[in-house]
This record gives sequence, structure tokens and C-alpha cells, in this order.
Amino acid sequence: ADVTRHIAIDLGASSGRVALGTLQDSRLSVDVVHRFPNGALARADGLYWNVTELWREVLHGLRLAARQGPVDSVGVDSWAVDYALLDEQGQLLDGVRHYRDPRTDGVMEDLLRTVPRETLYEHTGIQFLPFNTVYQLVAQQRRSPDLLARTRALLLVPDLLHYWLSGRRVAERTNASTTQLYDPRQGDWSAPVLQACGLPAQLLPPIVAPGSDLGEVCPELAHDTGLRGTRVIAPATHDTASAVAAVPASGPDWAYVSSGTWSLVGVETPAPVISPRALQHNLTNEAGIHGTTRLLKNVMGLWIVQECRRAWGELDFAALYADAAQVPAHGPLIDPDDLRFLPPGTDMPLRVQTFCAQTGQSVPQTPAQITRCILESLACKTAEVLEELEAVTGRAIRTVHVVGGGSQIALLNRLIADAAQRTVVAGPVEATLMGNLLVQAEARGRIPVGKLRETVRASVTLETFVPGPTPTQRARFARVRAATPAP
Ligand code: LFR
Repeated sequence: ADVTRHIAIDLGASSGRVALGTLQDSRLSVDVVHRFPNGALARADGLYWNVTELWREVLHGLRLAARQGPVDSVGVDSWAVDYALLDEQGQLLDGVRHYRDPRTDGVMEDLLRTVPRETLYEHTGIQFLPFNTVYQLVAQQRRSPDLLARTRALLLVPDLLHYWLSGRRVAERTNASTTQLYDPRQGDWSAPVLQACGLPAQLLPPIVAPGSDLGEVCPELAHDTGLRGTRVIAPATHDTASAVAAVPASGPDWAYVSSGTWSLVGVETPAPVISPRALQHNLTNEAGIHGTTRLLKNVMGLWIVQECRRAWGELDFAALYADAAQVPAHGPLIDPDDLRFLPPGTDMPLRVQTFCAQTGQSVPQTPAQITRCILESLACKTAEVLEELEAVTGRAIRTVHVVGGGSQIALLNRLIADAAQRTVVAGPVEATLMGNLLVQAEARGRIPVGKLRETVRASVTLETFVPGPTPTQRARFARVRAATPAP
């Protein structure tokens, strides 16, 4: 039978992977050939990503993957919003800042004093988050205007890696849409937003669709890695867009949770939903594949557990979640989206405890109790967002597909099913890799157009969680949120 191989490079906030995907008989198998840690690199002047180190790890992974035979195509996805600035020669002008870098503190609020919230939302449909590219650029412009003046091109992280692989500078649409500088109705960068924010438009490369062919891996790299004749295909370069592309759903009444460092809770819609109600709920309209819209909300996600674990000395995650499952239900809750949980810090357990104390609840003490508190809160928040999505779209949601690393946490799946009173279907864990690979395969004509989800369903086993009797915590969650003092 016809066999083709594709490589997905997926960079996450806590780890990166290089995976070899093999397509045979309309099934996709995924082999992670190289996994490496990622995280914020702290310097006196702020938080960065170590892109040089990431690139070294990627090259290592590519060499390993190429050993297994000819590779048809390769593509990169990563987290959103962060960017590199290139000079005339294509050299990096500065480090790549981490979206949790504090230089954006207060910038969004400040900008919204001159550019009305409604205007910004009308043009972009994007959730107001302090780290969106637009606020990062405004912060950068204010601190070092000379830097942007010397910049010839701005590339988001996956676009940067595609540039290094192929020599082509483009902005792939799904990730470009997260910047809050992109107009999803026009399908292009928003001139009015750029102008209102005082940002130069000529730095932004042309937008290309997911599935665009960027040419062959450049000769030096082909030689170094063994990827001879391999095409560079931009997948849905926003990791969440790749994950959503691989949600194994069928029918109209489902939502997804892309569960990892962040929980992205949303639905797929045929067009952007930019309405006063969507703005009121601060929902985002990010671009998906095939011209779809990912109407979703960023929920703080497992980040809070990850930071706690760092403080606790790197306990085993599986053991931690198993212990949390033993903690009695209906304990204290936090609002996971409270901005106090956004910055990194080894005081994360203390922040959780302080939140509980300030809202008049019992204070969780052990790692298991704190983890339980975070997971129950994430489940309640997920349920709340599902209700908002129903209200905004007028569409009922019956099934919730949880995909990504977090879909392995049985306790969390169960808590979501209970809080949301909806069936949870968990898996695949590797949704992002699968979505990345399948967009490439589709672009290369290796699977029929529009058969991504079908291929995923044929390739994985899923687990179903049915809701228990009543969503008790869900009502308490609303009261806790109402009682939260400003940070
Ligand atoms: C998830 C994700 C989210 C984005 C956040 C920051 O990995 O891409 O979708 O909002 O990271 O970039």
C-alpha cells in the first residue's frame, strides 16, 4: 500500500516535540522521535524563549526522523502571539520575548484609553489578553522605538522556523489571527488597527493559508539533516488550530477543550462571531483550517499546576493527579483566570492558598489538595465558558471533546463532565501533532480534502466520561468568582 511520511515539529510552552507521522491505509500513526524541555529563560531585563536551543533540538529531531526513510514534508506549529524581529540580513535583532514577560503590564489598559475596546474587537474579534502581539509591540515601541525602526520583518515563532527551514518569510493565517492585528472578515492584517496603535504595517509578511507549500528544505539543511527533497508545508501553525483540526468529532453539537498549559475552550463556526455579546464574554475568533473560525476562550489551564509542581520540586505528575483524585470532592475553588495566576513564580501554591483565604474558603494545604482545587476550578470554568458559547452562538453543546496532554488526566475529564453536565470524549493526546501532520498530508494530496477528522477517528481510541448526578461545584464557583477581591 501507499505509505507517506511527514514530520511535525510542535513547540509547546513546557516541551517541544519532533514527530514522524506515517500515513497508510487512511490511518495516521505518530511516533515522537525527539522530545525536549522548553520554558521561560529569565534575564535581568525580562523573560525570553531560547530559540537557538530550540532550533538545535529541532535539528537533532529532524536527523533522527530522516533516518527512517524519505520524508514527504515537514511543518512547524507552536504557541501563539510571540515573535522575532529580523534585520535587513534576516538576522535576529533581539531575543524572542516570552508572552508572560512583564513589559506588557498595564499596556493593554493604557492603549484601550485611546483605542476603544469596541473598535479593536470589531476589527479583530480577538479576546483581550494582556500578552497579545499588539500589546507586546506597543510595549516594545515605547521602550525601544529604534528597534522597530531597524526591523525589516516580524515573524511569529513557527514562521521563524519555517524561514530557517525554507528561506521563505510568510505569516501563516491561523497564528497571525491571534495577534489582534488581523481582521478575520477581511482575511488580512488590519490597517486601521495598526494605524490606531501606531505600528508600522510594512513589517508584517504576507498572509498564507494553512497548507501552503513554502518550497524545499534549503540545501544546507537538507544535507545536514538528511531531508533531501522534503517540502516545507506550513500547517495550521498555531498549536491550538492544529489541535482543533484533529478533534475527532462528527455532527453539529460539540465543543472542544484543547487541554495543556492553557485550556482552550471553544466551538468551530463557519464565520467569525463578532457581536456585543461575544465581546461581553471576551470570546476570541481565531482562524481555523478551511476558512473556519475557532470561537473560543483562553482558560488559564494546567499552567497553574505546572508552576506549583516546579515549587514542589518536580513531583511525578501521574502520582500527583492520582493523589488529587483521593481528596474529597467539593473543596475550595479559585478563579483560574484571575490575573494573579498569569506570571511565573514559585509562589504559585501560596497564590492559590491566598485566593482561597481571601474568598472565605478553607485553605488547601498538601500538593494533592491544591491540585484538586485547581482541577475542580478549571472544570467549573470550562462549564461556564460552554454556557457562554451556547449563549453567543445559539447552538446547543452536547459533547465535549477534550484533546491534548490534559486529556490523559482522568480526574479532570470526570470533573468537566460533572461540572458541565455533558458527555466528555477524551483523546487524542497527540491532537496537535496529528492536526499538524494531516494538514500537510491534505496539502500534499495524501488524504482527501476535508477528511482530517475521519482519519483521526480511524487512527485512535477514545475514552468517554458520562456526567455524574449534579453539578454542585458549578453554582459555588459563580459565588466564589463574585466574591473575589481585585488583585
Ligand atoms: C496554547 C496557546 C494558546 C495561546 C497561548 C499563548 O499553547 O497557543 O492558544 O493563547 O498558547 O500563546
